[in-house]
Amino acid sequence: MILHEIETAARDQIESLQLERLQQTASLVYRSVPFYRNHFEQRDLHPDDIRSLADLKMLPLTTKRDLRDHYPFGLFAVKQEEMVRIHASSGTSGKPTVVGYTRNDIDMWGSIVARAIAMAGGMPGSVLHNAYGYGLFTGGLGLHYGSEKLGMITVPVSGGNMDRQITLIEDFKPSVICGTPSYVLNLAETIESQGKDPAALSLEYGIFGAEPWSDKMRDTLENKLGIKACDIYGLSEVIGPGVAMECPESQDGLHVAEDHFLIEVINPDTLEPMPEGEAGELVFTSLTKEAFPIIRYRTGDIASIRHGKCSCGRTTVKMSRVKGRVDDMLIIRGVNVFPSEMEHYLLELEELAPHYQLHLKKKGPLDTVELHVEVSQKFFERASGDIGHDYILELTSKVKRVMKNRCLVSMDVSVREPKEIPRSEGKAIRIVDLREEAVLP
Ligand code: DLL
Repeated sequence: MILHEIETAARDQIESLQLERLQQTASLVYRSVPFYRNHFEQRDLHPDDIRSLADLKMLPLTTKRDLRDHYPFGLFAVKQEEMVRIHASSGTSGKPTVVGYTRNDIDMWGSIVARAIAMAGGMPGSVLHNAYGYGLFTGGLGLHYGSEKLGMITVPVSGGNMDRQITLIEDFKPSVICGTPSYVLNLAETIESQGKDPAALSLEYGIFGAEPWSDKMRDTLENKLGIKACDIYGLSEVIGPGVAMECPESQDGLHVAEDHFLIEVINPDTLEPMPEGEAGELVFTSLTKEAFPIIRYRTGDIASIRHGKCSCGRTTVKMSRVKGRVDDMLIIRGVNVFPSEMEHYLLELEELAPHYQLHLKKKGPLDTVELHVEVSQKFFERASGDIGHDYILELTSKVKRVMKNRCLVSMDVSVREPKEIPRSEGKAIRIVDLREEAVLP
């Protein structure tokens, strides 16, 4: 295992490095980004007033809205000729959010991702199959540069074309596979449908992220592919993948790259800090970025943080796995629930395949949720290729019961035949909002 010095440093050492870098970032944004300079001036502050990490809280939070209001380049801190790359996140509505990188940023990001891949089991000289999408999305190129920096033989396959993915895995014999968990599940099932055993392939480690996934989904992927699967977190506004990475030793929370990012957890309603160990919205400040430094960015992601020494030897703060986004939380008859929590319990039912969707509908003035689940191929075949009426009724009430007992929500359930729920081509679509359509005349 390769451990970088900072990953095992004492807390005061980590914090003094963070403070030094925070002061540099504060000076940079004050000098170069009018949006942030205004924040200082409106509060009668100067970057020299940041004397401790806690002083950061004197500055306001930055939101996705702020990024959209300054579309495309309004929050960049360097001249265009100093930049070498742009990424953007598609967003579900309105303009995308655009982020930029200098050559140093690309280099630094590559080192962060290299560290993350090494943490998960990647080794120089072995092969990494990168099935994250290449393009404006940060997943493909983010993992790519990190993998090369680590000295791995990088296969830039991107998403799509399952048959080609399978041939390349069979022929190039990668030890590491990267992709969204839902897409890699789709890949594993396609291999099975060809009568082959995905666990017999060369793969040993999986680096999965870009969407919430449950521990049960981890079990499914690990068993199907015969790998150790770890969670990678990141977002384009902060840099891309690599902001935090789970170690295979504990598989219990993700180590934040604290020498590059400062993490806070706030209550999304009151904006007050959450006590250690309690879930809230993650907020990040970049400490080493040049082109697109970001101060106190509200991610919308729900998780908690925990300090202490991990069984892998690292001392960097760990964030829990992301439960979901603030805006993906469903309130069903007064109960708050995230799709990833439902996933955990659904995957305990062997009659079901690990695919599901939540359809939001309108019934009169009320919002309703219908959970779509898919019967597994094995059970479908056992019912002689035709799911009888009784069987469906039985399974439907079983799923309803599980949701009621484990997630404490009552909801409509619709059991679908194998392959009826659309398969992931990247980030899985778990919530389908049909409410707009419902109110059309
Ligand atoms: O998804 C960056 C990334 C690429 C991370 C590849 C990991 C692997 P965006 O497209 O900007 O960037 O989307 C960021 O995705 O705010 C979370 O809501 C979600 N997300 C990312 N990683 C995880 C994860 C990339 N490990 C948004 N668990 C974030 C849960 C995740 N959600």
